Amino acid sequence: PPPTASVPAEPYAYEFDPATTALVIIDMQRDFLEPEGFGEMLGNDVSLLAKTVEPLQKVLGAARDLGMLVIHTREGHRPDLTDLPPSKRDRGKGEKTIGSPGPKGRILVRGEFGHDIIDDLAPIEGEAVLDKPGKGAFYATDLELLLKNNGITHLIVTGVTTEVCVHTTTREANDRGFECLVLSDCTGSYFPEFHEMALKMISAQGGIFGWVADSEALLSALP
Ligand code: TIU
Repeated sequence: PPPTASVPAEPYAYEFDPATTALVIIDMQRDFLEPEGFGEMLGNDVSLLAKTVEPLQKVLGAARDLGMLVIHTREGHRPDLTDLPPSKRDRGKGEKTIGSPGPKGRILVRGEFGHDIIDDLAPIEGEAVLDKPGKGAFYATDLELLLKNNGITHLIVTGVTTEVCVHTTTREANDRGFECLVLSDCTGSYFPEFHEMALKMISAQGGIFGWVADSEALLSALP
């Protein structure tokens, strides 16, 4: 039998084999975690996401030690914005929008400083960095191909924000047959109450989209 880890989780233990499991880190970009990016443009207090970084660093270190597939995603658009739906560009009716110049470069545009992943979680050689135009990581990307080609059946899902890109991606993954564990302290929201409810929505109804546990439960269960 393959080496499995059993993580105490909601609604019951999550069992996985590191060889068939990928760590997915969603949108840990400067534009969401630091001032003057997309998150702040939307009216949010970006400091609320900072507490996800330290536990996520530990999980990323453990995944690297185990040789797990690691996938980083970034939400953003081509410099010419041809992949940006007008609906997304104009939503919020703000003074600034996606593509507007800011201190960290053009907001949510690929290649700009603010669009890239924070230094504390910088990808290393061999890790996939996947650019996505939408909230879900499967939409208009080659994520499913990459997972299937690597024999991945299970996902450990982390990143920001819990009720937006993490939720959308977990729902997309669940519909494609992937078994998802979402880490409660490695995900974060600008709205603490949305974070709590989003996690409950995942594990309710017998695990309708997946499982929820904290990073300590995962790390203690690793082989
Ligand atoms: N606004 C918000 O909560 N999130 C996003 O726009 N994108 C992600 O969640 N990455």
